[in-house]
Amino acid sequence: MALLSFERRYRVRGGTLVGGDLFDFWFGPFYVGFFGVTTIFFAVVGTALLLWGAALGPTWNPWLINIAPPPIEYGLGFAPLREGGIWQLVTVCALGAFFSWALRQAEIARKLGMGYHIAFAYGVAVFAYFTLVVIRPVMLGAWGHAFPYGIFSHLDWVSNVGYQYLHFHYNPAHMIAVSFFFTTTLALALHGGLILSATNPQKGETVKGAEYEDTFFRDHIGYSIGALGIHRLGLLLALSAGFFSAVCIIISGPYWTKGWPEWWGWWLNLPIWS
Ligand code: UQ2
Repeated sequence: MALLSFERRYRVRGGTLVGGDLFDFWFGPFYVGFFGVTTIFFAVVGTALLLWGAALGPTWNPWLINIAPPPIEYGLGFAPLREGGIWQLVTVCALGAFFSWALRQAEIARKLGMGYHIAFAYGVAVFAYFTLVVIRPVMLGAWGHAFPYGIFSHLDWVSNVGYQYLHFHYNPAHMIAVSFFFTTTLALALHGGLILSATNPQKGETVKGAEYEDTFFRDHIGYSIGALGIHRLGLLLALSAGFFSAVCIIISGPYWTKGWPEWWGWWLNLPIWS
């Protein structure tokens, strides 16, 4: 169906999660909805707070602006605005905007009668952020364990926390996460290469279909995962990368406080070596 006539058919009321008909309309190409309004609200307030924090700070150099969480001494309490309180409010706004965005994806999927896969996938990325700024700091007893908002400052945080565990690459969940990230890029490169090679041919050549795609990989490795399968695999690989990233930072501190190389003692201490 042509896009314009399709849009006229699907742009109808209904399927909203909250607010009934109140925000059930479009602004140009964008669906608004209750959660479109809350997303804009949190994003604008959060950005304004970041700008305010920058104005209080020592620099406007975009690389060096730093909005830090409260010092550890404040524990899980509220901190004065200039001592991490701005970071706390920015975090509330960020989570408000991210949750709103996910619920807006869910509402649009409902209106179209589609699955919730996109909202779920986005939700895993939000979950990874949530573990860093809420779950792990709460488990460690202080908001000061969260990461600061700033380009260089968050890199310094990652470096410092990594060295706190001597060598973060020995973290088993980190290993699994990295493996999933790399496998995701391999799968997407294979998929992008296969689709372009079949459907964007040289001048004079014809567009090839699924038989060609399947046959290429059957000739090559004796197996084709199939057109639906590659997308299932891609989603699984990408979600696993985000999930194990969250696991690898949650276990660092709450469940393991020594260097990660030492964790592998269980392997060195297996009785089979003696
Ligand atoms: C495939 C297929 C696609 C694809 C790709 C494959 C026709 C259009 C890329 C090949 C992928 C395989 C065999 C899985 C590789 C496994 C990992 C872990 C990277 O068969 O079906 O659909 O895009």
